[in-house]
Amino acid sequence: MKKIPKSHPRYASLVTREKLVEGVKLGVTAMQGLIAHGRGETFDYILGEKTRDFALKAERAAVALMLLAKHPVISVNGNTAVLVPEETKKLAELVNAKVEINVFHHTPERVEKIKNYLERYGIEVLAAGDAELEGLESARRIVDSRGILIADVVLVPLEDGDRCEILKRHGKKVIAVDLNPLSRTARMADITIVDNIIRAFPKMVEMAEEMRDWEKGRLREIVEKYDNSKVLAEAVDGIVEYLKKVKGELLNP
Ligand code: PTJ
Repeated sequence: MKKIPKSHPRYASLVTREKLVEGVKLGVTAMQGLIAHGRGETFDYILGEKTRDFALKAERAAVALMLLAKHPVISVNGNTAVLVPEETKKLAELVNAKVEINVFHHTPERVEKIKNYLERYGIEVLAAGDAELEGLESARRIVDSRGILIADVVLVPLEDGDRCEILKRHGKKVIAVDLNPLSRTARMADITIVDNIIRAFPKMVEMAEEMRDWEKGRLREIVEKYDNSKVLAEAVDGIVEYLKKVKGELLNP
């Protein structure tokens, strides 16, 4: 991986890009994953590149929902695999979730590469591809009968709009991580975390460490009080406020 000087003002962003480029070279991340990341970066930029209050609210509700679930599953694609492998392992252990590979740009070879990549981090990965999600035409329909097929809660980071609706039709609760609060997935999910996955997952690990011993009633209260439409509206407000702040700085330097 290319060495980035730590003093660079955009160090974190450049390191993230390098991880994805490396992921493409390894055959783990799809080329399209680079484009998707670019879109994500743009939204991150106009959100101030910080985990905002609306994201913290969604992250807390997501952890509570996973801790309450019978069969929670973290669905991993080529971007998630290279950006947050360690945190995926920790989060899965803390909330007792399965980790399943589910990709849009599907080939058996690519799934195998992602599996091997995640196993190097000590993650037990589901990728049997022995079942199908009815109602979905894309390759995301290919699932594992021990994972997404029987899951009651599915965490879907960096998703491309076609699966969330179907997962919900199958009676599952969906948690999305998507920097774009306007996306179809963001609007369809039960809980949408409008935050960069590289900040969201570490934060959720921290929360899960604290919340795993909480009483179920306390967790249920968090989930019941959560309102995704309100959180998405707050994210849109967050963008507007940030842009107004920058506008003010430009006019009054
Ligand atoms: O590995 P595969 O084959 O499953 O393909 C994965 C990609 C990401 C290529 C595929 O799912 C795709 O094309 O996704 P989209 O339609 O580009 O949507 C991805 C969403 O994730 C966009 O709304 C981005 O804003 C958002 N996003 C990108 N990077 C991040 C992000 N959200 C949070 N954190 C990020 N780092």
